[in-house]
This record gives sequence, structure tokens and C-alpha cells, in this order.
Amino acid sequence: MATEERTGELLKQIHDAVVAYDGETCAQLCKAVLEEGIDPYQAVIKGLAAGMDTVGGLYEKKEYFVPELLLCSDALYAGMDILRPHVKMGQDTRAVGKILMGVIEGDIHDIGKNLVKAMFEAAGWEIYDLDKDVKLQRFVEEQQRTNAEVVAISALMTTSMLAMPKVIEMLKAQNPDVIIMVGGAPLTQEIAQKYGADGYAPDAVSAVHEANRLLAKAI
Ligand code: B1M
Repeated sequence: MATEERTGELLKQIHDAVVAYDGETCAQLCKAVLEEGIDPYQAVIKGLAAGMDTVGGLYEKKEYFVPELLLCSDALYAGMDILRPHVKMGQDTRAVGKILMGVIEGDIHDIGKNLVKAMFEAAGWEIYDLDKDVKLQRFVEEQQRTNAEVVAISALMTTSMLAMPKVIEMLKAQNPDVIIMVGGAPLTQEIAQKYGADGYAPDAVSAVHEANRLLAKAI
């Protein structure tokens, strides 16, 4: 079992490998996480996702540009491929339902949605992933086809999130009982409520807790 110090060191190295868009090192470090008995879930959140947060900041400071962003996300996925099969959520989560997820139309930012998906996978949910730039009508059709209890919609831009109230209205018109969650950097609890969503979560981990809470309330 790794010491707290060693764990911190390894997580920081994973963060740094994402920022340095070094997929090979990132994958090796994630293998070390498994070998040394460190919780892979911590490595996703405090290593990979934290690295991508730093990358976002560098982009905003104009130190990184689009090519670097894409290379960093490749490094994140290289680590994710190693960790994903081993991530297990905590005791308070249960395999409870079906979730339909996607990034709203006009928006191709899918890194966050994929992290959210990995956490739902870890918690044992049955997942239908519509990917990114999903047409509003498609959410409605796929909810009907899959009968998913929860629909989780991501938006990463202040422009694309404007379509959320519309799709929420469409989904509720078809099935008033469907639980709709929204998330993504520009969203807040207040906006989610204003849009008519049933739930909101600021990050991938709390998204699973929120979905469990909403589903337990509904049944
Ligand atoms: Co773009 N981008 N981008 N981008 N990009 C942003 C979002 C932006 C804020 C950058 C900026 O200008 N400061 C800005 C949006 C501005 C706005 O809001 N209006 C922006 C822009 C403008 C654009 C383009 C238009 C640029 C251009 O072409 N001129 C273009 C958009 C094209 C389009 O979508 N139609 C574009 C393109 C790209 C890339 C392709 C280069 C790349 C995306 C690669 C990909 O996703 N496959 C990219 C990236 C990487 C970013 C930033 C740097 C990082 C986003 C990210 O991946 N964050 C971003 C700036 C930033 O965030 N600092 C930016 C890491 C990720 C783990 O976090 O997605 O927030 P996030 O997910 C979190 C939570 O939000 C939450 O959990 C996740 C994990 O904890 N969460 C949920 C997410 N979904 C959830 C759902 C839930 C619950 C929680 O329940 C349903």
C-alpha cells in the first residue's frame, strides 16, 4: 500500500503528464497507481481531471492553443483507458438505473461528459451515450427507445446551454416522469432550476450521487 506522500506524488505526476500532453508517461503512471494499490478513482479526479483543469487555465491565458488542448485530452484518455476498468464508486452508490447522456447540439466539448460517463460506469449504471453535438429531437427519441429513467445533458458553452430549456420541455412533454440532469462549466444550480431541470451537479462524482438521490426519490 502506498503512503500518503507517495500517493500525492503520483497523482501530481499524473496531473503534470496531462498538462505536458505525455500520454505514454500518463499511462505508465496510471499503471503504477494500480500496482501500488492506490484508489484509481482518486487518480481520475485528482490526477487526470485536475490536469485538464490546469490545461483549461493555460488555454484561457493563451499559453496553450487548440492543438495542445487536443494532445492533453489524448493524454487524459490514455490514462483513463488504464484506470476505467478498475474505478469503483463508494458504498453509497448503487446500480440503480438507466442513464441517457450526451452533449447538447452545437457543442463538441466531450471530455467532461466522458468523465461523467466513467463515473456512472463505475457505479454500475446502464449507459446510453449519444456522444456530442446531439440534436434535441434525438434526446427525445432515444429516451423513448431506451426508457432511461435519467437523461443527463452537458453543455460547455454559454451559447450551447441556451438550448437546454427547449430540450427539457420536449423531454417532459413526452414523458413527465423522466428525470433530467444538466451539467457543464457554465451551468449552476440556479440556472439548472431556471431551465426546469430536476438536477444539477458541478462535477462527475457528484453527478452520480445526484442521479442516485433523484432516482431514489422518484421510486
Ligand atoms: Co473550447 N471552449 N471551444 N475547446 N474549451 C471552452 C469551453 C471556453 C470556455 C474557452 C474560452 O474561450 N475561455 C469557450 C466557451 C466560451 C463560452 O462559454 N461561450 C470555448 C470555445 C469558444 C470553443 C470554440 C468555439 C473555439 C473556436 O473554435 N473558436 C470551439 C467550440 C466548437 C464547438 O463546440 N462547436 C472549441 C473547441 C475546443 C476543442 C475542440 C479544442 C477542445 C474540446 C475537445 C473535446 O472536448 N473533445 C476545447 C477545450 C478542451 C476547451 C477548454 C479549454 C476545456 C474544456 C474541458 O475539457 N474541461 C474550455 C476552457 C475551460 O474550461 N477552461 C473551452 C475539462 C473537463 C473535465 O471539464 O467539461 O467542465 P468540464 O466537465 C466537468 C464538469 O463541468 C462536470 O463534470 C466534469 C468533470 O468533473 N460536468 C457535468 C460536465 N458535464 C456534466 C453533466 C452533468 C454533471 C456534471 O450532469 C448531466
